[in-house]
Amino acid sequence: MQPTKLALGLALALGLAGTALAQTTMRISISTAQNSHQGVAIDTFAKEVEKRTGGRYKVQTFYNGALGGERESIEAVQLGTQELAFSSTGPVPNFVPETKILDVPFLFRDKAHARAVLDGPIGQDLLAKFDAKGFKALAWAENGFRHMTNSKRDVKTPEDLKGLKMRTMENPVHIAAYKGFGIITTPMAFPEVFTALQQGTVDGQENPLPVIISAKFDQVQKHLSLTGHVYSPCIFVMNKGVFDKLSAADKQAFIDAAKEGTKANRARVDEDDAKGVADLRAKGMTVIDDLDKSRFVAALAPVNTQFEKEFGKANLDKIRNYQ
Ligand code: EAX
Repeated sequence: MQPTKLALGLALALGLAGTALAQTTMRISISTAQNSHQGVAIDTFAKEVEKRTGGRYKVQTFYNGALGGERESIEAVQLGTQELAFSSTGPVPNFVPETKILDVPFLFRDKAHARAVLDGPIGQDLLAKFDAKGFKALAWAENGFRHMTNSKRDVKTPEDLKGLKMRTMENPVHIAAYKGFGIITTPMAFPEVFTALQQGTVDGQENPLPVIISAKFDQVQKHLSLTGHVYSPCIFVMNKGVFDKLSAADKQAFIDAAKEGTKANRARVDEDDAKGVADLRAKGMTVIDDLDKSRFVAALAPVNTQFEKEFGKANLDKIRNYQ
């Protein structure tokens, strides 16, 4: 072979090998369906990572708890057996206890308030708490305000909740609060909830409209009450070691991609919230949308005193009064 041809051949071979080596594939998972507010979050993230890194990083997306429930996926990210996850804060306090404060009921007035807190210094300080636990928290996103559903009765007052057996997330703040309502709490991973509702293992559950709709809980639940009892944040988490190995520009690309994911996610939550009640009524659910929220707040007064002791009234007020 002529020297020039050999050189060309070598260059081609090296070039191709170089390309193959330079593409790294990572995985991200959610517990809801692809056609959901979480699906658009990770689909947008994956597209943006690829675009912003010139295709050197590819993110494979997994839906419906295909890689496990939220607790398992966060655990996998911490261990590094999975690079990324998108999860509600349900199981997060078991890993980063400082985030617990966000799960306090009736803490946020509305989505605008919650988003402002999460995007502001309080939310950003909380993201930084993940570093010491083996995570890089890329951005906050959301599930939305949680509402109660059940198969037994219309819930119009807090008294109607007494004795209902409800699935809760594996979250200590939620469990304490729902016990305060007189609910019989049954913590359970999300992938098991549909079957548990269908088989009557539990009477009810609580989730935001985007989750109720995408999980088709209307097929197994008759009564929905717009209690909006707690805001449910979501988060993009990455294994810290994997993040630390990225170049400075790629680190920024991942963070920016997560922010784009959050934008798409919040827009979809707004859309689902706007049409959700009509959708669910059309599917046969009875929706109580005029309950007196102050009675639910009052019912939690004793639990709230406990939370003020645990988290500090000043810290809770800082969030409540955030403008
Ligand atoms: O993140 O477990 C739950 O109820 C969550 O809200 C759900 O998995 C969506």
